[in-house]
Amino acid sequence: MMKRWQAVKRLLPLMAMFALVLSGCGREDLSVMRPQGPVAQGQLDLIKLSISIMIVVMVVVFAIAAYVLVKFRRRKGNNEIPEQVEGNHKLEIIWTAIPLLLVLVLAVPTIQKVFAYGESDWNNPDALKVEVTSHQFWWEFYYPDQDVRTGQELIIPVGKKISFQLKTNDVLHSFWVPSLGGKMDTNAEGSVNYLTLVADKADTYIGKCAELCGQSHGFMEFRVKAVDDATFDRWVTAMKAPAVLPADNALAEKFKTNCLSCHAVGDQGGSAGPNLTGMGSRETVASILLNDISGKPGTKPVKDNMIEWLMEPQAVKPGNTMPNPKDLGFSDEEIEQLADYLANYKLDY
Ligand code: HEC
Ligand SMILES: [Cu+2]
Repeated sequence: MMKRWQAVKRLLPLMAMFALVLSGCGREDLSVMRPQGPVAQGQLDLIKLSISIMIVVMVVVFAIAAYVLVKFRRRKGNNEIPEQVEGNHKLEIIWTAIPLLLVLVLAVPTIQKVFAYGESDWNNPDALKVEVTSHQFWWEFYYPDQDVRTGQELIIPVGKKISFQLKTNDVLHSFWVPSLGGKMDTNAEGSVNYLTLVADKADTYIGKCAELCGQSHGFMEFRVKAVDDATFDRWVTAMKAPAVLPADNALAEKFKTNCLSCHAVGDQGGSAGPNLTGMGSRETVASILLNDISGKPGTKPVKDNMIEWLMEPQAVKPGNTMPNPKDLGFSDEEIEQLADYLANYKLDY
């Protein structure tokens, strides 16, 4: 008795450490246990069904095993070989039929949901189309019907079917918004995937790349903002408004030549980097530096995050493809002015 207690005492710190380490995995906003739409709800229902069946099987099997172990254990002085039983039709039928039945109970809703969620809504006139293109290490979203392009942040109307067309610009990535359901690989042209999601509630959900894709894979996040229809329409209009450029003319020219070769603001620029329209109202800079407009702990003013990014993009997201602005000929002072301009470039919607 004493010995056993000592063993437990020795194991306790190890257990405590495991609990501590594992609790680090629990980011509530990245949990499938908090469904916020019908797809995620259906998937959680499947998880619950399979876990319940497994628990029942486990309890019954362990109970029978424990009963047999105790009841038929070898007793003192009992040296005879017990009766040897070979074949028992009744038992064999029972232990074949029960698992078969359980597998059927699991299979019917699973297959039904797999086919329902695999259905593409790309040609459904009631669905909103979004083309998703993954890049090392950022997400591009293009709304073909609205002709609007965003990076890192996806704005969707609540309650509407969003039909995603998913592809990659480089390596394999995987599109995953745990609260809304998923995940779906982004493949190269030729094997494009489709996925439909619906958000039930206006809120911001976190999305993540779920396919190890390189050095900064862990920082490859995006935000999904579900808003009401009127807000969505206002957002589309605001995104299409003429570009706002830095007030200082010389800086504006430099910005156009060196930054708008990859980025867009309003109706100007390219799409080799995320669209920068309305950076000042975004929840993040480069998807991983959290801005204080969300009001959450651990966030910083947009301008601080912007300076951190522009001073050394490789320090924030190692391996990303944005050149260091200093190598493009921007001085520290100009970088601060750019940060100020971008932090104050807000979208009214
Ligand atoms: C060669 C193309 C290229 C050039 C030139 C470039 N960038 Fe970028 N930029 C990128 C890419 C790619 C990313 C996304 C990095 C990531 O998250 O992996 C990015 C990210 C950003 C972000 C964060 C965007 C977001 O959605 O959070 C800002 C801000 C930014 N760049 C500003 C600038 C400025 C200012 C300049 C000019 C000094 C510039 N960039 C020049 C490619 C470029
Ligand atoms: Cu990725």
